[in-house]
Amino acid sequence: MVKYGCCLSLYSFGPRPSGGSADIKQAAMCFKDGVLKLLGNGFDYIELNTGSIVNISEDDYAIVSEAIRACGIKVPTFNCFIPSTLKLVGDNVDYGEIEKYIEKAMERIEGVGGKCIVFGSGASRKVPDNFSMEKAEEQIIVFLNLCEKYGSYNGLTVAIEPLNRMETNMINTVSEAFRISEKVDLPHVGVLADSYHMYMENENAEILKKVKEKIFHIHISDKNRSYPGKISDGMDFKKFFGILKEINYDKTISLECGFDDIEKESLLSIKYIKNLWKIA
Ligand code: LER
Ligand code: MN
Repeated sequence: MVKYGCCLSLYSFGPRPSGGSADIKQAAMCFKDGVLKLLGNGFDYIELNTGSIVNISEDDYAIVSEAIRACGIKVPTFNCFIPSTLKLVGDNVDYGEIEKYIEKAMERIEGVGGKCIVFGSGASRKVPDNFSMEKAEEQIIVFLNLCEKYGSYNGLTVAIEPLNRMETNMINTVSEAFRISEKVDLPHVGVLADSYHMYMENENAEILKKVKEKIFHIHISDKNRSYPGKISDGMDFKKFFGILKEINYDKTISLECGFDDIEKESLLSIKYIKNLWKIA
């Protein structure tokens, strides 16, 4: 059965640290209270950004892990895999650093019950001007093979996320992500479809039928990152869900939206989505 989640950061429910170091205990407490409310509102899980648990010390990781455990959940999906400073394409690619980062990130993600990591990371895979697109694709393939190596070891999959052309200049469509996933043909590497990026790229939801075997995870939000149910002149979610049902999609669907009041609006949205899924 499909499961519904909500993309969060550690600071979705409390003050963001300004500049200096965060009070991680305070952040973990707000986070735990917020997550419990979302679970009470009908979400099955939460999705975190990878930096939330990788760019922190071992002690802070222990505090965050404990907050997650205290919610009685695991965090199955993580997004924003690679930080913008770690380049995957171009003339300044350091595979030693990339491998070290993948190893650490996957170990920590696995430690909180992770199953699937979203490889969007538009800045890391942005091809520099005058750099060969073919060479960039070869570099991405080396990266995906490293993901396979550590993914098979940690029991984690990596979903290539197409991002619209405002965010990056390679892999902008589901069709393109699928082509690369087929080319590498690695069991732990698949594709994510994000309704927002599909909308921005005018990509027809029919593509989901063609790539169904490789879809590992779904992100949803409407035009301008509005939450589903907020506006009426954006995505055709009935069609989107109708196709997901037709292909018997039964994995995870995470809301990835902008909220003014996350508790109230995510509740409106999850009700809207569950109802639409029923009737789609
Ligand atoms: C990440 O999942 C994503 O969709 C990006 O647009 C965020 O920058
Ligand atoms: Mn996304």
